[in-house]
Amino acid sequence: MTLITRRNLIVASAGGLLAGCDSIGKSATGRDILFKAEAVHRSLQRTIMNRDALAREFSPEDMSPRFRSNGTRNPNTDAYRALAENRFVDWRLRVDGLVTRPLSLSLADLRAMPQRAQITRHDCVEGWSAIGKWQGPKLSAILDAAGLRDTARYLVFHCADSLRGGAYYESIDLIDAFHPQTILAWAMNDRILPVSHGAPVRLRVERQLGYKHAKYVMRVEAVASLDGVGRGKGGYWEDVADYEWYAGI
Ligand SMILES: Nc1nc2c(c(=O)[nH]1)N[C@H]1C(S)=C(S)[C@@H](COP(=O)(O)O)O[C@H]1N2
Ligand SMILES: [Mo]
Repeated sequence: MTLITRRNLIVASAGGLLAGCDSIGKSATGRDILFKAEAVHRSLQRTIMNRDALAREFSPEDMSPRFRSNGTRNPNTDAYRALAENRFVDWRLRVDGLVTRPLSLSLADLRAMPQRAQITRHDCVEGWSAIGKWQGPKLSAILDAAGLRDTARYLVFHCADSLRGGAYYESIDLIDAFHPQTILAWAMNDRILPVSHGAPVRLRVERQLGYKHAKYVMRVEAVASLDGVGRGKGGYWEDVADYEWYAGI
């Protein structure tokens, strides 16, 4: 099956612009042009796209027999190891920042909330995709319980792992935060979420590329601006490798 996505189209058209330049992707200029085309595409997309539309959902037969894990496969810190050894009964999700009722939620609390399950396709920017089933409470229900203050504009997901450049984190705006398919998943393919895929809880933000789907979420922070977080670009990969903050698909 050939999938023609808006992303492929823009990359293809940027490539077409450069037909004859065989160093595209290798030279700094080729890469810069692709990144600029991508940035223009993203901001246009954020403006004109129906941000409330649902991502496609699939049936159980479509589920990929193998779903690879990517990036961190185990945070491997003493604190995380202790939590994992005890099957995360001592783990708490902090929900704080610009909220009226800061929360500290256990895995049991998250499982007791109304659940949403969805079979969706995960698209990694590195060029692979996989279809899997995810289950957990909607982020919107958690935010409603915490009570967002009027000044809140973004949700920041602080993770348990670090890569070379520092702590992994991601952020989304309120449109994606309240999107009905945005969930904090504790189950994958009808099983407890494995460590390699982000146990105990990972974000699913189905209208965006894979790097936005923060694994090992420890804290959800509501903020007015992304300036003070990390290096200010809204996510680990945005900070270290200029990935687009809005990665809509
Ligand atoms: N905390 C954390 N979240 C992360 C990453 C990571 O390294 N650390 N990698 C991201 C990337 S690039 C992708 S494609 C997906 C991979 O999810 P998977 O391991 O369940 O396939 O997780 C994303 N979320
Ligand atoms: Mo990715």
